[in-house]
Amino acid sequence: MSSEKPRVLQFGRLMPWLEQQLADRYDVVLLAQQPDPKAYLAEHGGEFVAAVTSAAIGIDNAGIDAMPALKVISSFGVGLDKIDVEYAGRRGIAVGYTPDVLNDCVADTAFTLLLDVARRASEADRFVRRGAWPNDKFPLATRVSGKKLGIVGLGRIGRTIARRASGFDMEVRYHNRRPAEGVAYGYEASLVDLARWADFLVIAAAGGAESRNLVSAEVLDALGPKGFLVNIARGTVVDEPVLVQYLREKRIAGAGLDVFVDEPHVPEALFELDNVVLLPHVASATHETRQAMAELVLENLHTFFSEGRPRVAAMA
Ligand code: 8YV
Repeated sequence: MSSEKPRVLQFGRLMPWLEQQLADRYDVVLLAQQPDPKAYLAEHGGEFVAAVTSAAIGIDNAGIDAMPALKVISSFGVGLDKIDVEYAGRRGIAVGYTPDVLNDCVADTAFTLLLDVARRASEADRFVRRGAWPNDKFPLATRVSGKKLGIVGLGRIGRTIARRASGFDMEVRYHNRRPAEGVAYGYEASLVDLARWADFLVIAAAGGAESRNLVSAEVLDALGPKGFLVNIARGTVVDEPVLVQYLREKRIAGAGLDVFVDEPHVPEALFELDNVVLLPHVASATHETRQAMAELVLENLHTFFSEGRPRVAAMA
């Protein structure tokens, strides 16, 4: 590395600790702080060799085009649905990201949602807080232990969810485009068949064009009025208006959702429903995991500048 600090363009705000570390090591410009970010990018994009972003914000191809000297993108998060890795690759830009370090917390959140919606925990909490207990009996919930868990997308996070399931004596099957190697769980080539079999359907598939609206009316019909849906992946994987309708009409039993199509906007029709648990996209949001993600963002940049490639690079 030359004595001059590499110039880094930061897209969107990051954790204060990470922003501080970046500012200590690099010559960082925060795009969001520019009076006209679009105009800034058009005028100054060519000055930056590196970009830092997050899975939530990403960088679109126009942004990549506006940065002709760009060599590396370091993204905070595992999701790559807002970065076109193939396009970046063709331009000779490496993409670092933060898989694996968040598997445990995301899987824990899948179970938080699954247990909450099945056992009606949030609903029961509301019942107690509004003073209903002395006058009313809280309705029965649905047992989780020993039930059937269908996982859509048996990648790193899906496998971690599957391991959690063994603690609840659940039988696990999964749907992927292809059977996963080295796993003993049952494979369902058809998502509809998996939904028909499952008591709980958990979505752990990557977002993006290929998985858009994968969970359709047909899949929800197969899950049926006793089945629960959990989504810790991306809102786009589910046909959201159809899901809202099915929850309203109790055509599925309930849902636990951490992700939505148009975050931070959640369909308001869901607010009045007791059969859905809503989280503000927090599956990886623990001190420990976010710190590990931040460290990997830094390490990916550092190894790019010292060794020519991010330590954990996305493949197109
Ligand atoms: C974060 C995520 O909320 O890693 C991902 O893809 O969706 C979450 O861990 C996100 O990275 C924050 O931008």
